[in-house]
Amino acid sequence: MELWFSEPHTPNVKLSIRVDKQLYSGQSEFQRIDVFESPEFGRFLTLDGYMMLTEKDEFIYHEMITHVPMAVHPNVKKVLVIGGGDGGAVRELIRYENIEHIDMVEIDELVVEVCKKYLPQTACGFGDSRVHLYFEDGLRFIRSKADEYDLIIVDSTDPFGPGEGLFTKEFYGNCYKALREDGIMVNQHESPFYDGDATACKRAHKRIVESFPISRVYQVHIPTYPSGHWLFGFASKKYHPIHDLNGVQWKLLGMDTRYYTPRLHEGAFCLPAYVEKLLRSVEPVSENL
Ligand code: AG3
Repeated sequence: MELWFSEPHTPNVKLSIRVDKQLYSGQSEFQRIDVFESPEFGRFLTLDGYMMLTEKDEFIYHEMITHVPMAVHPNVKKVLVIGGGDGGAVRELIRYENIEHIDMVEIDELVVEVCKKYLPQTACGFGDSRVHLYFEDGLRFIRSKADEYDLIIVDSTDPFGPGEGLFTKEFYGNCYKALREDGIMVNQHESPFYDGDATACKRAHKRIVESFPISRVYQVHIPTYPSGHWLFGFASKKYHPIHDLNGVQWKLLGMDTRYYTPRLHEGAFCLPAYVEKLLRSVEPVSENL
């Protein structure tokens, strides 16, 4: 008997992964949670049937959502992770000794429990004494914060279901307020390729551009996400993602990474022409110079 997991990427395209067995299936107050074991990608986590991570390619996402801002901001002490219940972003952050405090706000406690049990590869850093977990809605959590964080990482699901609020103008405005005067916000920014995803991507960029003085987008290759071409947003009050990159300093940390390098960091901000065009269509004219 053959077992396959499939995620529709458009009404006409789907990605299927052969599965050896299903390790977990459950329904939380917020979403359906599944963990599978597969010969090609190892274990993988899906929420409401959408691929969140696989053991084989999660390093790409988690290295790029953390090391890009960490190599730019010279002195990150306090970080907020919104979402990220699988622990991948936290795992990368705790590698930095200079970080003193990490708050993680995940709406769904069951995601963390399930990942601790079935995905120890990502959920391995929650025991670090600097990490503080809050199980509540990130949108609500951030409303009361001001001038507190050096870095906010928005490690969300797609802009529908429980993650929808994390793509709103109100949320980005509150992130701006929660950041210190030289703070950076990085967010998972969807894919530019298929029409539905591109619309979400464009809408998110428009709202971020309206909320932050510096807003750039960078790209990664994630084989198990729709089209394999994925974007992250870099929004900042002061630091520019390339001009303020301190690659020499970052290299001195001696961190062993499998995807991120300061050279790739610069390249990741060079976007294909059609993506530049998509993003520019929602930027004010002065940003286009
Ligand atoms: N965050 C979800 C990215 C969106 C994937 N979309 C999809 N498969 N349709 C991943 C969380 C990793 N920490």
